[in-house]
Amino acid sequence: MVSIEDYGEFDTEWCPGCGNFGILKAIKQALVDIGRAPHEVLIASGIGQAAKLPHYMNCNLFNGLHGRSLPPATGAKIANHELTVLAVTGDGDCYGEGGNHLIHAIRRNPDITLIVHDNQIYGLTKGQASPTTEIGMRTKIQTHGVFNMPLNPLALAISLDCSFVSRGFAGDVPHLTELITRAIRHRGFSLIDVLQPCVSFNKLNTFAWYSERVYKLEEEGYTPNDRVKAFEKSLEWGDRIPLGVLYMHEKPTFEDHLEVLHSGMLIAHKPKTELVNELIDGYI
Ligand SMILES: Cc1ncc(C[n+]2csc(CCOP(=O)(O)OP(=O)(O)O)c2C)c(N)n1
Ligand code: SF4
Ligand SMILES: [Mg+2]
Repeated sequence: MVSIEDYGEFDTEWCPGCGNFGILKAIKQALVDIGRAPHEVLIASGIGQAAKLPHYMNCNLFNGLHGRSLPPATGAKIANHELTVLAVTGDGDCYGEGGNHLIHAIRRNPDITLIVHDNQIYGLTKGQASPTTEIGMRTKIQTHGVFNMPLNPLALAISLDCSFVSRGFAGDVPHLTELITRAIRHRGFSLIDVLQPCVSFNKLNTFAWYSERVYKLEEEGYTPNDRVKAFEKSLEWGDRIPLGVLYMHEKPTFEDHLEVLHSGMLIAHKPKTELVNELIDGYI
């Protein structure tokens, strides 16, 4: 029986009151709820405050380059498709530096869960605008206010027919836990964009600001099976911000297409050295 204690408690480098704590708690609880032990879990991350998360729990981890959590997550899933694989990133890491990887990971549809701590700011580097920062917000760099159109990650994912598209809130841990549980259980690529207040550098999108606006789709009888309706929902922002699953459907995963995996986990296959040698000999 797995317990939350198995995932450990660690000192963090995060500011007191940061939304990241709620996400860490929700991830641990979701893994416990689905009965996954630390050795059965891998978290891949890049660079940023969000990307430090796998250092703060017991599990396998790969902490790579900025924007590059999805390639190792996909590779690990192919090597051992029995692992529960999560990619944990920030809005800058995933939607900025890693934007191209996001697009192509969605197209491939590996069975991994992507959790984006969307604080609408570059937290680690002390408060520059990220791809999701609101127009008009002033920062130390954008002194006259941000003028670039923010990226809408949910609309982007739906336009690519992503198999699970959702939004959570770091201020509602039970709801976020349930969302993470559903995303991990879903077979295919799942995106959870998490509204995550950065108490030090984003003075606009605070816990209070989000709390006044968020509502739960499931409480409004919304069903997440219509792509066009989901796209409409993804555009809702401002006075009302929807939380929950916007779009969900099953389709073959990247692993399903790889015949080599049908005979078991890749890591259990014996390497055929004679074939490799033959290939090398061809270049000599
Ligand atoms: C290629 C590259 N560019 C820029 C940086 C500097 N850098 C490190 S973290 C970061 C921003 C992280 O923001 P985000 O992903 O939103 O994470 P947060 O800290 O807000 O959780 C930047 C620009 C880097 N490390 N590597
Ligand atoms: S800078 Fe912001 S995102 Fe980073 S730990 Fe502090 S409050 Fe959290
Ligand atoms: Mg950020």
